[in-house]
Amino acid sequence: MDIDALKAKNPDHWMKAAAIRALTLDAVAAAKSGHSGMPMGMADVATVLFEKHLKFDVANPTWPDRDRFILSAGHGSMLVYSLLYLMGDAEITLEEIKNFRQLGARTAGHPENTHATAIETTTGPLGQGISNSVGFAMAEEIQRARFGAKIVDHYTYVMAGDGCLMEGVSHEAIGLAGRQKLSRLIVFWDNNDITIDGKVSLSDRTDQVGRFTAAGWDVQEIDGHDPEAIDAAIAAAKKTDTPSMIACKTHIALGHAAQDTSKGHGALTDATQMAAAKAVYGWTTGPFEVPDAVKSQWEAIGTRGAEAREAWEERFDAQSQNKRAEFNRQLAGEAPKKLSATIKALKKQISESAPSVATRKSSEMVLEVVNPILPETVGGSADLTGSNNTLTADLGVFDTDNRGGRYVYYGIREHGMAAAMNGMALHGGVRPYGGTFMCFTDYARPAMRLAALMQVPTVFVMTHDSIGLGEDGPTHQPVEHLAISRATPNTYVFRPADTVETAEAWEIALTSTSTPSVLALSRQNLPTVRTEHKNKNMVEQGAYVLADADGKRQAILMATGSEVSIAMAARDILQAEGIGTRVVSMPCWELFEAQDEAVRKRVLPGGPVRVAIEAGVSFGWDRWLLGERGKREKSGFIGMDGFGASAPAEELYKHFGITAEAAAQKVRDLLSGK
Ligand SMILES: Cc1ncc(C[n+]2csc(CCOP(=O)(O)OP(=O)(O)O)c2C)c(N)n1
Ligand SMILES: [Mg+2]
Repeated sequence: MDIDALKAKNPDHWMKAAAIRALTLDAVAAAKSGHSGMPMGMADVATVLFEKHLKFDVANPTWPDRDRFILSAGHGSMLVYSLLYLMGDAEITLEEIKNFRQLGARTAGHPENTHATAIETTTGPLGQGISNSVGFAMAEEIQRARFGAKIVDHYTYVMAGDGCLMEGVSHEAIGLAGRQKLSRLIVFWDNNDITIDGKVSLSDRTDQVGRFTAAGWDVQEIDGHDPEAIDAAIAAAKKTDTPSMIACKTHIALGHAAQDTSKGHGALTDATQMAAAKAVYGWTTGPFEVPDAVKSQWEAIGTRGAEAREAWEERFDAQSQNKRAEFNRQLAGEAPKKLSATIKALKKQISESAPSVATRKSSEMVLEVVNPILPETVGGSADLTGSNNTLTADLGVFDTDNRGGRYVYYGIREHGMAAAMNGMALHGGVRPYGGTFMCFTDYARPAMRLAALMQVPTVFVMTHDSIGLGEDGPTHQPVEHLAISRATPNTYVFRPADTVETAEAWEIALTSTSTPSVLALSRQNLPTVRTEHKNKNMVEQGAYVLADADGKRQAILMATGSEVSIAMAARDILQAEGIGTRVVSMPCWELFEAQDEAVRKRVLPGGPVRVAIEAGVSFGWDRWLLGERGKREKSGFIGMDGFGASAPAEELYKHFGITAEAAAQKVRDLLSGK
């Protein structure tokens, strides 16, 4: 690599890019940890993108029509931090750069959307960013169809490394983006032939150009250190009617002794080698010092978008009052006022007619009344539309010739779907929900976890939530998935017992602004247990008394979802024997945990024996079986202690002992001290 030739060819560009490289070296050295090589390798691409193309106003990092920049190779976080500091971002200051990776700093090890306004998405788990970006690009298309190109007209730019492209989820994302011709999506591949263990060839020989081409992308191959080539490639990529991948041949840790080696991937902290690299760059200032001339050039780049933003604001202000209000409402994620009344009306009607339906069908009944009044919902399924009951009549299908369509056929891509939904939610203006079988939570899990960490209200519609799905057998029967979902911080796990609870759960999910929801829904029909209409959203309390004891309260039965009606039948048996029994429905543990202790004690008072019934593993139930303050109540669990089996659902419930009689017997045993 002839760095002198690069410098000589375009000294202005060189120094701007060198600022990224030098800041990266300094911050990583100060932290004694981090990843120096990626930002040093991609500094030229970043500089040209920000200087010549990215529509971005550093003073208004949330301006709705900005281009989105996503660093999928999140380990290269110093790239985005350097860029933001250099441009004069109000949050990523020099102090923050100096505190890279320290407690409380915005400059976390990997970029986190909740740490700085200008960070679009949290990356680090490789493959997520590129998969989020597909959702960003879809949301942009949908929003444009809704509000017009005068208001919505931006691009999504992604930087992905070899790791992102090796991760399976990228394949799901690339396939979906190609099929949907997401022409506003432009991915730069940091083609440096290096990962942590060594050369990419240790583990891969994929022809990435062929792969993207086969998926329907436009592909260009360039020298990732040649500013003119980078500029020309971006200009060309913007004009295609397909998504674009620009393969950028780069040198990891450019100019450092570790260049082109896997050592260059990590923290380059050796002082002598750092000094040598800076000398190669012609960088003569001290640590964290950027020459004024370079800094002011970068600041000018930061304000480059101001004019475009002002012009956009004028165009926006010229829209009708209604259109502006609706745009702002959808962007803010505020549910329309009508939602609450609509849910109440449905609840009332259901409590009166008391149908016996699967909660997946209940969910569809809710969506049928909700989708028409929430134009921001975008539904979808990973090839299980008819099973997940996610499609309603008025949505229309999102497609190349119908960008206003609100239903996405994601294909068999649970992980890609979940990541894309997160991207949509982060883009804003749309509220995504998508379905698959509860068992395939596993396939979507990395993105579900990130939804929680990123505080986005993505809704995961997970049907076929237990052995109650029957004949498909243990491969499809979730037993541990409720526990895994509940173990995830900042996640609402709803397991509604009937249509009324399903409606209440949806209302919470659709008004949430910072917590994702998992809706665990049954395949099999369930009776309506909420036959007495209440305006109040009972699921909001997390757990509540569905039926109280008649006479002295001796037992409390706790259950969720399909087992609530079993608990009610067990109560009938016990009451007939004179054993006063309360039934507590617990559709959302997280919301119950958030109640005051007094509320929890009112619902689950100490004293009576406690039996929990859930067609899953007992993991986690101790929290409710033990009682407040860990005082052990006499308690038992009726559920699964291993995998299910393939048989009709009713037989399975008997076989695994999840029956009203078994629950009643457990209570009798506990009361008699057995
Ligand atoms: C899902 C996931 N697996 C593993 C890692 C750990 N990891 C971080 S970077 C990296 C190598 C990435 O290689 P590449 O994308 O080529 O980055 P480069 O070395 O070129 O900077 C690995 C394995 C991770 N962050 N995410
Ligand atoms: Mg690499």
